[in-house]
Amino acid sequence: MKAYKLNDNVVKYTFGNPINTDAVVLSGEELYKDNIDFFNIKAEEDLSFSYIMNKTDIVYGLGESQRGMNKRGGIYEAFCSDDPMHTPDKKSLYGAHNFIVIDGKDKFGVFVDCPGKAVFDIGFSHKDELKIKVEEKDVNIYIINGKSAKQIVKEFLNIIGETYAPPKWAFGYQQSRWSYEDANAINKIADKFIENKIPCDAIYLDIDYMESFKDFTIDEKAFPNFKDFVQDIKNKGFRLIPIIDAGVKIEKNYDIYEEGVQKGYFCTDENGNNFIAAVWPGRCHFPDFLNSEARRWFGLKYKNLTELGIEGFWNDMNEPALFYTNRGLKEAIETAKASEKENLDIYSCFALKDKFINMSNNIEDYKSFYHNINGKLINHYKVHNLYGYNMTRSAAEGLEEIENNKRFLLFSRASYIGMHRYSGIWTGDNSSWWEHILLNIKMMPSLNMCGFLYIGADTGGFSSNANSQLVTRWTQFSLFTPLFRNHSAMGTRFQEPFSFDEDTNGILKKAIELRYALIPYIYSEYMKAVKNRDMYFLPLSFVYEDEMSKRIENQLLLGDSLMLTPIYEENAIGRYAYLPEDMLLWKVKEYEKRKYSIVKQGHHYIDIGLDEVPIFIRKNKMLVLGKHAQNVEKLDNKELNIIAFVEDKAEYIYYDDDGKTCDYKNNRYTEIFIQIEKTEKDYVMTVENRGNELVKELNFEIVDIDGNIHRKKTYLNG
Ligand code: MIG
Repeated sequence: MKAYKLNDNVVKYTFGNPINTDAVVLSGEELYKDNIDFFNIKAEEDLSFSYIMNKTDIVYGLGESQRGMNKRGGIYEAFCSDDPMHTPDKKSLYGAHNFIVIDGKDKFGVFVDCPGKAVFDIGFSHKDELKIKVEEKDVNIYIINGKSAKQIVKEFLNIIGETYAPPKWAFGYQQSRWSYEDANAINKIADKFIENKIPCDAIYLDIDYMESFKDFTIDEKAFPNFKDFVQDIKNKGFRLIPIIDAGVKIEKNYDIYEEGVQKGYFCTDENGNNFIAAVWPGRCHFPDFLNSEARRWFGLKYKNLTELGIEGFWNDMNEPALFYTNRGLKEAIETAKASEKENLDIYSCFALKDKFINMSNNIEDYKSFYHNINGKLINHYKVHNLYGYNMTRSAAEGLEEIENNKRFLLFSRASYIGMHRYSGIWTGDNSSWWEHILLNIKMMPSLNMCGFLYIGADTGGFSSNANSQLVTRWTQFSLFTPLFRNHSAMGTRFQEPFSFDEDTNGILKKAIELRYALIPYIYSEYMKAVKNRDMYFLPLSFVYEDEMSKRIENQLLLGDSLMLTPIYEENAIGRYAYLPEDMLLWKVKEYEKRKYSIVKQGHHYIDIGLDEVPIFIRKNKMLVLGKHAQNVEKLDNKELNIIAFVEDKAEYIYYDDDGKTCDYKNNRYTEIFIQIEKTEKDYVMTVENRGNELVKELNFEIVDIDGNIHRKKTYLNG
């Protein structure tokens, strides 16, 4: 083992000869001391790291995974998996996010940079033992020190590089469904949003738009004159976001297939033949995204669609999901044939069923194909977790080459740490279950800890049927998530805002309008988090140091000013909330009508009607609120409302930029610094404009500690 010091707080320990995953962007100088103080390390069949936790130690992290924000009590496997049943016992979901923070007697972070399988047993096998196991002994382990969990996360975000920022329109509401089968169906959806005056920025194209599920093709029958269609929809105010799948259909004269074969850009089997597995289109080859040439080749294919006016994509099935291989199919059929004349008992009957179930995403298949990494053949199983990451990197790098400096919307299903520099993620095939709203809430800060900021779940749930109340409550949470998309599976009940009754339509419309009015704050907080390597959603314990705050997992802090207390239970018309300090509560029915109340530090039952969104503004903090419009580009935020809860002094930096280019990376953005200070009888505001030419008026609504509202106005830009 060798140790390298990256900076004062981070040491990298290298075991064997690991593959470079490009997760971490810093390198460091070699150290003499090379033992990891915290762990008992064993190299047997696999490499394991164990640590004894104190009773009250908390373990944060693991991004997209099951269970709580505190991961203690669970066992988790980092192995990107297409498993659509997100039950609490599932060890893996679509992403592999191997970063944890131990917050207890010792405080430290661990990033296990391992592209193969890693197991995190966090007090499952033994309640006090944390044990990390990696099968591949070639691995980098990063140990991150810091004074608090929050600081450790920040150190980590520092070494993995700046997170992706989508265009500003991607902060609007987005409507999706698998089964919008043709141009007509999409037009109807667009028209409904317009008719109902519900703001919306994007409509999704699921696999229905492709010709026999072939990447970068368009079904001309269902979508004639695609280029004009894209423009027509844009004229109506929406962008279309097509899906791209990982598998490439084997079909003569299909150019992507032909080129991939000819250039040797597909993954191969042990004999050097292109690996075959079936997905949507039937049998496919799989682009070798770990090969830099193949990556560039595939990434530039996105041009086929950008040329038609497309400005955003979602990459799916890139764990990669495998429906079956010839091997698996043959085995299943043979077992079935042999079973035909048997008298199957419970065991043999289940074994037969399992043969078919295990045809998909089978480990044996993952072990049977290879990547070409810099001329070396590497077994897929060893680098499994890098596949989706590199598919999406391929897209991002391609898009950058296609249109340099333009921000595209891009997110992926499978991911690995490091992919956050290229795109966002959505959390995959959840269900229309109340439990999944809570899972969504808890997952958000964990994902932020791993670098992913542009994130969101399928609002309303993907599988199974949603009722109006579930979609309402879920929307009332999702309106705070950077990716705010309602998506559902083919065959399930429709769940667009107007698919239910009038009442629900009205409530959802108001909730979506609130989202648009919040965009000045949401965008400002998002972009500051990008630039400052901060989180957007935080657990209460990252800001408040009291013991109770450590236990709260069903409330979140959003940026600098807000606390959220979402409802995630059926028929609830309120909930318990814990306030670590006095806060201002605004229950939003319609954002134009504002009434506030002060809620004191402590535990409370808060009534929250089905048509209300609770927003808590923290003490000595402020919220920037604009107005809604039919879509983000129509927002007119000349006048902004500043809602502040001020005991003595509050400060805020309001960030904005062009929302279209990557110029913010070269410090081309604007800020308005706002300070509100209480004097003996009044409030004094200081406003310092650092380049913002759009905002003309700030309307202050300052609520004092007794609940009195002080209204004031400040003019900017003449
Ligand atoms: O096997 O494209 O997670 O969002 O609608 C299902 C169809 C394939 C899975 C994605 C989902 C998408 C669906 N896809």
